[in-house]
Amino acid sequence: MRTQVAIIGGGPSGLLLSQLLNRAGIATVVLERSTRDHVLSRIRAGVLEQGTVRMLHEAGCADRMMREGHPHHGCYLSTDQGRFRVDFTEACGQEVMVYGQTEVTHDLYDAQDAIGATILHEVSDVVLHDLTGDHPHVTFTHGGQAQRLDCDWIAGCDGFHGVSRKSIPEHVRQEFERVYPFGWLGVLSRTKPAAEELIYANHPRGFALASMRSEHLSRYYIQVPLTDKAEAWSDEAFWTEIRRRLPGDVADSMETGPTIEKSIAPLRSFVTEPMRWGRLFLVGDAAHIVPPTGAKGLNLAVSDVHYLYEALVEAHRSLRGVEAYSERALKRVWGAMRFSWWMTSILHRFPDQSEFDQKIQENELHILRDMPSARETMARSYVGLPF
Ligand code: RFL
Ligand code: PHB
Repeated sequence: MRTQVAIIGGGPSGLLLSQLLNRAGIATVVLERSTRDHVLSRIRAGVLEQGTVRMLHEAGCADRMMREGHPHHGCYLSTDQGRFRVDFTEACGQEVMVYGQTEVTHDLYDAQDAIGATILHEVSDVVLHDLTGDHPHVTFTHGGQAQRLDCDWIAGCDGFHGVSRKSIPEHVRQEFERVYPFGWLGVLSRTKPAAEELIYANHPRGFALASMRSEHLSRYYIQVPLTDKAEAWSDEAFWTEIRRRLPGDVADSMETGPTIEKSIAPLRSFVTEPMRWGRLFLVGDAAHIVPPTGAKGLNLAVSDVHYLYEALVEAHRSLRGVEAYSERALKRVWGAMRFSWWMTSILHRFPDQSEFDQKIQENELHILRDMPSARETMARSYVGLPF
């Protein structure tokens, strides 16, 4: 088999890259480890930046998002002393779109089907070869058969646990990491959202987030110790706990009900450098992980796709974009890394938090509440740094 760009991983990064390249007349083959149903069952991101919305338009798959997504012009930050709103439109003239990653992935699969793109599911034993030579190729097993895919370029869109990052030799790869001493217990429920906009809560019992997918579907998270097990949290215990952490008026009036999904995700900041090795590019979670507090993971994957798409379209004329990919992508990655780390550090209770740390944290929130310039800085990062 031969193609121009072999794409490892059929999550949002891989599918969006494939869709954009195909529309530009560049052939791709996507190799995905799981079934389509499995990819679509993962409930993850909920907040799309303006740049992500723009890229979905460019890929020709924004119609349903524009019909069913919800533009949000601000969000709330809450402490045990009350809550305040950060108005994105007032602070920086932009907004975000609340539309789930599951729906984005669904729309991308539909768009790929419509143009007859090649996506192979349930592939295994993926190995990348000759990345710095003239004959890059991928070997893998599909339908019980050993296969070989020859290509010009390989896009590693296979997430944090994929094979692509590990294909860059260890002496070349530099990794930067912070692991946080807590996780998020996330719940999806068919209930009316607690408020019209997202609420990020800093509470003595730990962080909480009230988010949503639609008028009838809510997404909630609470900070929990990493030793907790999702199965050990009954629905009742979850609702009791989140009510304690959200503002009183919201807690009193919020609708609760059976949960559809419940899982615990650890929080981590991680960057690998460089993001290109010869003819291999790392894209999205394969190259970096952010804690979800800043709502940046999916959006960062999309900005990587943007830089790589531009570089590959240009590659038949000039390799300048290809050579600059890692540097351009990493500049934006570190911007989102800083923001996600900062949001995490001002909103969570850390096990070793001293009274001094506590005062500093409270002050960070007071500055945001009282200073328009601080809200502007936060809003500009939240709606997304330009790309
Ligand atoms: P993905 O989605 O992990 O997809 C990678 C795909 O590669 C496949 N794969 C392989 N395929 C072939 N061979 C192999 N050896 C393979 N190994 C893996 C996998 O099966 C998978 O299908 O990475 P991608 O495409 O880079 O997308 C990244 C995003 O999924 C991720 O950054 C976001 O979900 C992060 N995230 C959020 N991002 C936001 O922008 N806004 C948010 O509000 C937000 N909330 C979240 C989040 C992530 C969360 N969790 C659970 C980690 C909330 C949570 C709770
Ligand atoms: C979500 O709705 O899943 C969500 C929203 C905002 C975040 C993280 C997750 O910061």
